[in-house]
Amino acid sequence: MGGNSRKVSKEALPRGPADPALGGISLVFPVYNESFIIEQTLRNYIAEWAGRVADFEVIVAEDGSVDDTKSVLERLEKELPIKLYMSDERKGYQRAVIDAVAHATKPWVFVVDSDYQFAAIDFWRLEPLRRTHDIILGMKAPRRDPCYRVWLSWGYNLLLRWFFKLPYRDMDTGFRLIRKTALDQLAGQVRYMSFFTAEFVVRAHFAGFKITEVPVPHYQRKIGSTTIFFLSSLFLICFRQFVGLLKLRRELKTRGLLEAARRSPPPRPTN
Ligand SMILES: Nc1nc2c(ncn2[C@@H]2O[C@H](COP(=O)(O)OP(=O)(O)O)[C@@H](O)[C@H]2O)c(=O)[nH]1
Ligand SMILES: [Mg+2]
Repeated sequence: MGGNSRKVSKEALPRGPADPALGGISLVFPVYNESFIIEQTLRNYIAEWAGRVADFEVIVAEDGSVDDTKSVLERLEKELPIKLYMSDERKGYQRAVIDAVAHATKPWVFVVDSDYQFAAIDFWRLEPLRRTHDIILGMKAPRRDPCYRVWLSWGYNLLLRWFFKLPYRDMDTGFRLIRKTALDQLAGQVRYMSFFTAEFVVRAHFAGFKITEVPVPHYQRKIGSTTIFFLSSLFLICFRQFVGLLKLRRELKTRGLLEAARRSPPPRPTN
């Protein structure tokens, strides 16, 4: 697991239990216009975790949906153990994740896209690495999205690796298990890139948090389409991400972090 492998391990996967000594976990779902899949997502994750994760909470952060999502969630709230936060105005992915993780109360936070492009069972590929790492990224292997998304994501990750001299391959994944102290320290600083995770990973790397990637299966969206990457907005999205990248690099340079990392790897923070 982890290490250099880029293929999903074929070994039979022990399904927990999660090590209680490592602390409880907040499961966080950002949700926008997912009325056709959100029920399946929530039921599958909660069924997988119940009895296997001793201490967990489920945070559902919805905003701005214009389909049936809000009424589906209101119905599910009466039946499932979820903490539901809804607001009328769409926040956009970055703000939605920052606000959602601020509600988390457990020492670990698992932030997952709510469209079920990642299966609940694959959480167990990440969980044991809590012993040795602060941030465990589920690397999509391979990514099951339209070709243009696969190429863009490949280029984006390549630029991130070049710009910041990083070893990671899938910094914008929607499946990541993060130590809460890292989020408390850094989530509020994420501002330049729209999709939260990549910028968070860069900042966490330079703050000295231990990060690893684990290959996980990725599945096509079964219903609906991307809520973000419409072909009509692609040029603007790419432009914004590129400008964000330059701004982040300028900030880290000004703070002397890039130069310091070149001389010696960032120290691990004590917490
Ligand atoms: N709360 C909230 N969630 C969002 C917003 N935009 C996207 N999401 C959710 O973020 C996740 C990723 O979005 P998705 O369209 O699947 O992105 P893709 O997989 O990269 O194409 C999904 O679970 C969406 O429901 C937003 O503005 N607010
Ligand atoms: Mg998706």
